[in-house]
Amino acid sequence: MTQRIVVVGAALFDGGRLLAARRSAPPELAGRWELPGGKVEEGETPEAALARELREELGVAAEVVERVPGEWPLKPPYVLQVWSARLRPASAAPRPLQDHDELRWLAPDEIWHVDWLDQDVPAVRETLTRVLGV
Ligand code: 9L3
Ligand code: MG
Repeated sequence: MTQRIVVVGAALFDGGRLLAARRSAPPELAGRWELPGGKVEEGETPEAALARELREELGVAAEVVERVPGEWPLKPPYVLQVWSARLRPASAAPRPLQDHDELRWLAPDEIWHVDWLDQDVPAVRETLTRVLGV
């Protein structure tokens, strides 16, 4: 199988802090932290998929800002791409509605205090370099 399926992840920033979400499912990923998001559906742009996933998973209205360059391998055939995003002014605060059991807004010096999924670590590192310049 050579098909490649893009999973979009959000680097959602608010006041200089990055949102991390702790997965509650599936069992092999539960307890680990990720950039929230999910699979791009057929006929959907990655940006639209990201806004949809953030609405479904966190109940927020988010504005997708820009792609963080790079692509990180997940379990085949999935690959992770990341976009920075921010809450729209009228958005509700994020809450874990699906697939997560805890959320944390991390200041730059707290980013590595959570146990990120292995595959998200390089994506988070690149996000910090690109978005926060650290
Ligand atoms: N995944 C890894 N890191 C992420 C995201 C959003 C997803 N930041 C992995 C976990 C699943 C697959 O991609 O194996 C599909 O994600 P989801 O649709 O279960 O969120
Ligand atoms: Mg998801």
